[in-house]
Amino acid sequence: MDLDAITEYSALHPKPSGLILQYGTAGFRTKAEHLDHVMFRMGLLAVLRSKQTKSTIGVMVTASHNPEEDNGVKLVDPLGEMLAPSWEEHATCLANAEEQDMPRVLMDISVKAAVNLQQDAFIVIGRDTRPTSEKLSQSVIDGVTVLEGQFHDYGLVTTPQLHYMVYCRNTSGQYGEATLEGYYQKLSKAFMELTKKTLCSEDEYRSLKVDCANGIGALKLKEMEHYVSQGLSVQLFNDGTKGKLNHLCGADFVKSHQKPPQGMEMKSNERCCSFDGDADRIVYHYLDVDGHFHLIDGDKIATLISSFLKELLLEIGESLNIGVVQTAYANGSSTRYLEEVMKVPVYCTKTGVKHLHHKAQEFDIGVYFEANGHGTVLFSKAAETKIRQLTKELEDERRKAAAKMLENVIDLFNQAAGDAISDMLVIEAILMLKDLSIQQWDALYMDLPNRQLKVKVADRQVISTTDAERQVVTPPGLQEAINDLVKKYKLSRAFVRPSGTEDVVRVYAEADSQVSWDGSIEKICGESLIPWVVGVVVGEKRKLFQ
Ligand code: NG1
Ligand code: ZN
Repeated sequence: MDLDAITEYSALHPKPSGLILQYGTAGFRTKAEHLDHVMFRMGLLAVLRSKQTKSTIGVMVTASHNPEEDNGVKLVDPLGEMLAPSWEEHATCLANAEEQDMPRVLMDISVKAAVNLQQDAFIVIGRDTRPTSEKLSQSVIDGVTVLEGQFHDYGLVTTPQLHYMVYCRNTSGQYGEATLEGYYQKLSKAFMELTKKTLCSEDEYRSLKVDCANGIGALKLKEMEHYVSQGLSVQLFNDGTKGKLNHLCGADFVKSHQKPPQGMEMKSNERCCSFDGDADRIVYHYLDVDGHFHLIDGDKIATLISSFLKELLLEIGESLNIGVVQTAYANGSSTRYLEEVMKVPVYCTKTGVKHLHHKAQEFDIGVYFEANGHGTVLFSKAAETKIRQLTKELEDERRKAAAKMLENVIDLFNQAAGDAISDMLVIEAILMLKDLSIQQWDALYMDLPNRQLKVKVADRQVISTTDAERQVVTPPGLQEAINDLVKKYKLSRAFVRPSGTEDVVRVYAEADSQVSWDGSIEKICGESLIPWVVGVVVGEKRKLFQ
């Protein structure tokens, strides 16, 4: 390691003195102007991680659904997963080291993690469409080159496309070809195969309006459009030509405001969906004939997909196990529907896709979705092999056809990360195959009315939780207060947790609509819970209320 060169180059990417950042559930994320040194250092760290794992490592420059002024970076581990927890700590140490200490901290990490510095390193880099992303990804490249790592810059890609590239490269192309062309070919082939015998030929099913959040999803859908045009016609809105990234549009806006995105013409009963800024989340929505807005979130997506998978397995006659993984934000109605009507086991993990992804790996088929629309389906190697074998061995035509469908579903899902484009194609295929309208899908169950709010506090870590973040441990008394409140309302549930990505505490509550819903939820959140949280945490009720 050439420490002099590192020191010299690092001076070109100086750390603002005293700035402390944390590698959270989504990597580093903050105002773009504070991130140059972090990018350079993540380039360095990616090289060490690549040497240690003897694999290609990914670096994605994005701040997903955050405002355009923000940016962020995350590292992608060898099989396309999020960075291992011990390396998240290394990332935090390296990013926060003061300028003069940085080379020493880098050395310490390489010793602690037993990195063989002689090993080659290969890094792939991607970025979203933010105005600051190009320059910041150049800083990542500076970090990679000063440690003599090799790299390939994919330029503008969605976050899940970068995860796909990493996975392909580390499986010697077995998962697919590590190019955008390879990604489009793989997905479109599976989609066209899957939908070739659809029940309906109506145009209604073939056309979909997509709100692209003025982000990278628009560019990539445009590139992909002609590959699937025979099966699906997408009409793009908020494609970045006019509006601001994630502003009043995109999956996060639609989900958190429960409102249609601006900039999209929606006629009644038309099927619409929204991506987030880096296209790893998707939610569906429509306006009914009375002009009421209906949101179909990640929970309902998971329900549609798992019921389809269960039917296919029944048809094939195989008893592979399916598990659905959710977080505490999953609507109580979805959990009840999955467990009681569909008889599918449901598990709850902490917020953040790495937790869901990890849990989903325990099943033959692990379906995981956050309510905000981030998710995918994972197939174990054994299940995949079995299914591929059945497509060849089965003689019964119906069973064979079902096995082939399942094989195409495996190829259509991104096995490395939640992916809006891939999820959209799976959902569209299922709706076509089942001849389901968006209203019929929506009618599977009724969401419990819910509210999610954020409270700005001085120190969000004052709140600690357990039981997949559903129970508060500290400050004392808060959990008891929540218990007392929810007792009063039918099917009600509420929890409070510190955000992993923002300096806020999040409060969630849901309750049965029978009990004059605005009254009950507002009471839980507005009158009692939030003032309680703010009161306890900062001792000031009104001032810090957001
Ligand atoms: P935090 O800020 O920890 O709540 C948010 C989302 C997560 C996940 C991460 C990463 C909610 C309530 N939380 O986490 O689901 O997507 O960002 O982007 O939506
Ligand atoms: Zn995202």
